[in-house]
Amino acid sequence: MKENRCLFAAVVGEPNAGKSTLVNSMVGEKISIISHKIQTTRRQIYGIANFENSQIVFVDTPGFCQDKSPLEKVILSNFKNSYKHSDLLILIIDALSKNLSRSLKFIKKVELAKFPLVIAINKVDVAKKENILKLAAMVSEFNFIKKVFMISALTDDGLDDLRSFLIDYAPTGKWLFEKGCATDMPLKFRLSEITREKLFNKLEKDLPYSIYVETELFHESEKKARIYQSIVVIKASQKGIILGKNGNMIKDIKDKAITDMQSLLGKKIELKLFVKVREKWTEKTEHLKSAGILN
Ligand SMILES: Nc1nc2c(ncn2[C@@H]2O[C@H](COP(=O)(O)OP(=O)(O)OP(=O)(O)O)[C@@H](O)[C@H]2O)c(=O)[nH]1
Ligand SMILES: [Mg+2]
Repeated sequence: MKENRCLFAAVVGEPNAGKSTLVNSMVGEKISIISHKIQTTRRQIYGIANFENSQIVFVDTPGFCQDKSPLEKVILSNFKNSYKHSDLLILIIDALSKNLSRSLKFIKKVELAKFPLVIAINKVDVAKKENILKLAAMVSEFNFIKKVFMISALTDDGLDDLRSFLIDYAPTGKWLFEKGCATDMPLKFRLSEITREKLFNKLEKDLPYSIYVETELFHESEKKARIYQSIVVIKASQKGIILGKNGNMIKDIKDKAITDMQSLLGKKIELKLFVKVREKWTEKTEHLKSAGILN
């Protein structure tokens, strides 16, 4: 009988590079929320995939960010804590991006820390070949990098190679999560994230960064789940934007969230959304905890 193996692989990189998309594709289930806006992921999230005798725990992380605002400070600290205990780092580079400066800085830091690293150049389904090759040439200058993959997290291109590498790389060890367990996220937080994703994708400009969602009530019976959530904003003026004209915006968000919640729980959903104002929540520990951003 083959011995069990277990690997913690942290997925790191620029905001919007496709880290969460990769984790979801590898797990084969929507674990981490995705948007076309930067800084969607705010804390580490485990996506767990089992391949025969190997358990790969993908650690989704917030993208590299600055530390100008109070929220960014917390997200940056979450990022720094998220990859420290991993066996391997997977640095995602967006093949559409022309600026590699933050990724290069990170590679140099990782080299000094002697951390094992592989690179995945992502979005090869849409990037120009010459840009992909240019990026590959730039990173191949670093001899310590174990391997460079060309992937599309969206279309699954190149994911078989990456998966095989991870399975081979995984050290012998006990599985830390039961079979069938796809994430460590508490269900209430996962439900909050579903609604936050809909808000991120619908709202414009800076509004998504002023919001968190908290699941206040979750009650389920065999056929139905009742979920009450608060959408928390910083200023009273933001409330009206979320409600929208004749309540159309919040209705659309609610409908979209219900669809995802239904497929997650496999039962009928009764969802109530309340919009609340909590001034300066990004600066208050208790609210950052309610938001699931702080432990
Ligand atoms: N065409 C294409 N788009 C992709 C691919 N991977 C991700 N995307 C898109 O890129 C955007 C960002 O994806 P995310 O997975 O949210 O990126 P992220 O790195 O987790 O972003 P943050 O959490 O904000 O740091 C979304 O619009 C995805 O649909 C890919 O391989 N090809
Ligand atoms: Mg993300």
